[in-house]
Amino acid sequence: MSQINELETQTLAAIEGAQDEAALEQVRVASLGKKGTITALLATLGKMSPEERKSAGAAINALKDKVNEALLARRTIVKGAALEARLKSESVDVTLPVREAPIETGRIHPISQVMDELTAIFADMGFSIAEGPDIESDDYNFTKLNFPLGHPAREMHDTFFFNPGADGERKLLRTHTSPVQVRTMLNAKPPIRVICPGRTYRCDSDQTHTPMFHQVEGLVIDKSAHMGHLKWILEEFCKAFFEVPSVKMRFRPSFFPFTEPSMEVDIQCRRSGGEIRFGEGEDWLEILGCGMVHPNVLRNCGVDPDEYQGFAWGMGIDRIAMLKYGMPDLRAFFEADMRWLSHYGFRPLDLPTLAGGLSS
Ligand code: 2NM
Repeated sequence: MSQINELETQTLAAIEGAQDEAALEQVRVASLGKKGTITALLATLGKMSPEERKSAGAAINALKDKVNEALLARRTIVKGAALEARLKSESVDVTLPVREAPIETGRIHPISQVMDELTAIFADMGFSIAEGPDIESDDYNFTKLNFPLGHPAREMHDTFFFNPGADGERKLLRTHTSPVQVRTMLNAKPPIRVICPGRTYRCDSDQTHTPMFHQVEGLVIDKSAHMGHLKWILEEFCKAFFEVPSVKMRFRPSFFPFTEPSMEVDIQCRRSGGEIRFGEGEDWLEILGCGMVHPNVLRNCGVDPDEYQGFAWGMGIDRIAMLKYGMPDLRAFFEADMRWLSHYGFRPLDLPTLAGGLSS
């Protein structure tokens, strides 16, 4: 009898001590399982005399019932506690501020924004957009564009050259996007109206130059494309891009190997207290170079200069972006500084439109 009492005390204490369902299950198996202590006790009944068995059997069964009851009661308690703890850990404080989604915090880089704006403006005038590789051949970057071997204009470009390949050819990082126009002329039949925006590279780094910069060049080839068309296109572009009703432009004679005649273009502006306004004032600001495509270039690119003529221009995207959005330091463009980007960047859902940019 004392053995039964002892087992009862031990088992009930173990049940009370179980902190979770798994521990409780262990206690159940240890007492009522196949090899459990109470099960073992029941097995001793077979060897007892009938009288002994009567009293011991009743006592052991009473113990079994008691233990089962205690297990059930304890299970309800630990289950409740587990649920309570889970609810506490999974609770949401609905009074906390909502974290901003990436669509709210993300910013479009001003260069991407300006590229989208200018492609929209030229697309509206009927231009296609053409792109090409950043790594180019000497032939497409220089020779076909009427920069003869040993010509000083090649030196003006401060070219990044790669080591020669197995075939002895020396590739380079394109110094302008003109090789894209070469590819376009070689692959398409005139009339041609394309703009070529993209990255360009020159070994030059100071206050106003970064070794990688962005250009957009344009090309029109047709039977009678002339300088009047060129001036109109550039004027319409400047009005749309700088969002002014009129702008005065000044064409100065210049030199580029791939155009003849060649011009540099200034636009009228007013400079006051570190600010620039376009479409007014008496100051001039250089923004692009242009000219009539040289007959040698046309011939090199499979276009018959006796049948076709055309014009081309090129301008720096980084520079016009700085002018339009008042960003004073060029080098900040490529430093990936989140503070700069959140100040000068554009919200992704403010889609650029023809009249977009400043006014949207
Ligand atoms: C400029 C200035 C003037 C130009 C010329 C060509 C091509 F391929 F047709 F010959 N593409 N771009 C050009 C002409 C570029 O950038 C200041």
